[in-house]
Amino acid sequence: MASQSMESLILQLHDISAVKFGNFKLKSGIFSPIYIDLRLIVSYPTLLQQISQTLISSLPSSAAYDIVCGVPYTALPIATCISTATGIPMVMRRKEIKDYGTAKAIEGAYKENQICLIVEDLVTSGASVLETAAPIRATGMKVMDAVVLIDREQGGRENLAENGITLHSMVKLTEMVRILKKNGRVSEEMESIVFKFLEDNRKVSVPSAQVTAKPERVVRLPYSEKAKIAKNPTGKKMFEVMVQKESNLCLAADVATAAELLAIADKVGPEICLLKTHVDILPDFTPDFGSKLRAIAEKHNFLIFEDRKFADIGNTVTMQYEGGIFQILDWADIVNAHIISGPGIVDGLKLKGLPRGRGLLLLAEMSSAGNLATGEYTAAAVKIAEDHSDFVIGFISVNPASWPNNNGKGNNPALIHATPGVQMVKGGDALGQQYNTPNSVICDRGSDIIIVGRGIIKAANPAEVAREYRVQGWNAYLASCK
Ligand code: S5P
Repeated sequence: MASQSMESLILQLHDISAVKFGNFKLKSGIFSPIYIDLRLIVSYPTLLQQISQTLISSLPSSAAYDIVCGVPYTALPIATCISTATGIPMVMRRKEIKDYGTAKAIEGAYKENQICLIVEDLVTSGASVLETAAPIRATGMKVMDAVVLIDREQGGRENLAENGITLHSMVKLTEMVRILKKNGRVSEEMESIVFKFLEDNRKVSVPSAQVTAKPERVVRLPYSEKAKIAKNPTGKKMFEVMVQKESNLCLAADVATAAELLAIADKVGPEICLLKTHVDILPDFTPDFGSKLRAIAEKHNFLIFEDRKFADIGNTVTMQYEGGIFQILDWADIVNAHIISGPGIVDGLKLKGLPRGRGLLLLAEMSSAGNLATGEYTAAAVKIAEDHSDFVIGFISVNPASWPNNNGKGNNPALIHATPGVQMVKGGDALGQQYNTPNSVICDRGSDIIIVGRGIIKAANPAEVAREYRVQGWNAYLASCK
């Protein structure tokens, strides 16, 4: 039951229109019957103080901490109030860091092993708390608990728990709506509309395909051993680079222009083993794009993978691979192909690629909901790969640990598994993409490389977030070798 003081806080939030009911278009494009804007509370100092006090008193005594940090920007003033009221020091996370490696992500005085409490206004999936926890943990501090004003109950608690963070909330969203209804601020009809909306969105945030039983943990051959048995020079080099850079991170550089792509490749380059492109989305593509990207790849020691997804008959793909304005063969170490047209596609690509030492990944599975690359289709990809092991270096796969062993052919350790659909929290986008965490992709699903796109390129500081993905991916790999 909500205490009287909490009930009064919720009514005050409604009074200042920090919580509104109606029909609001959210950033994601969907319409919501409830809108919460807690940025407004900075204009009401008494309310801000009361909220901060209530937040602290909602923490159990087990939640010990030496330092507080608010998720920028809305929770910064809340964290400041908590700090001044309790005398517990605060650190600040910078959202924008201009020069990778020089500016500090966390401002303030702190020591290794100090425990930092994260303060947030509203938690949905937990992604923003994780974005703040990552650079704090990178300093050597520990993050065990997060406290939030409102929990939208859309998977945040579970996602944070998976990352070792216990979420404490002042109030859950459904509880808040009930209090407003009880006090005559919301009609019964609006209450049920909001509950239905929350229920529907709960289903969106954790797709059912992702809550299947956990497969068994896979014990793998180390990348250094795989490098020794890989037949194709690019496949071998891929594993070697992974070992040299302690990285199994591939950046899906799906940015708007070639100029942006070259810039992000240079910034994120130190963290990645592979950079994946879709050159046909770049409006400013010029013939020298390939040589410019290769220079950056050499500087930072990563390979280049053009995600061309060839799908035609052998003769046509030879021309698509070598010709046109993109001349992919000239600059991409790796390309990929669907096997829908049969093994002739591999023969065609091999004709051009093998003499240049290039490698091919076959799409054996896909990450999008309802895709047809399953069962016998996946098994056919495995067979084609075995028949062309001089040129096929591995697969785009999603759950190779679940493939039938098939006398070792199902999981030939010389072949690479690269998995798209990776973010820090499980979930999906509005168009069918499905995400798993780095740990689950490497440890549970038996993949070798995590492919991350929007999780990095949409972050305020891609290089910093890429580092966190690299560390998580690499730690998961080390754990899976044991
Ligand atoms: O099944 C697939 C295969 C690929 S290559 N699912 C995918 O998402 N991809 C690619 O991985 C996709 O084209 C995109 O470039 C990247 C995923 O990007 P994200 O932004 O969803 O991480």
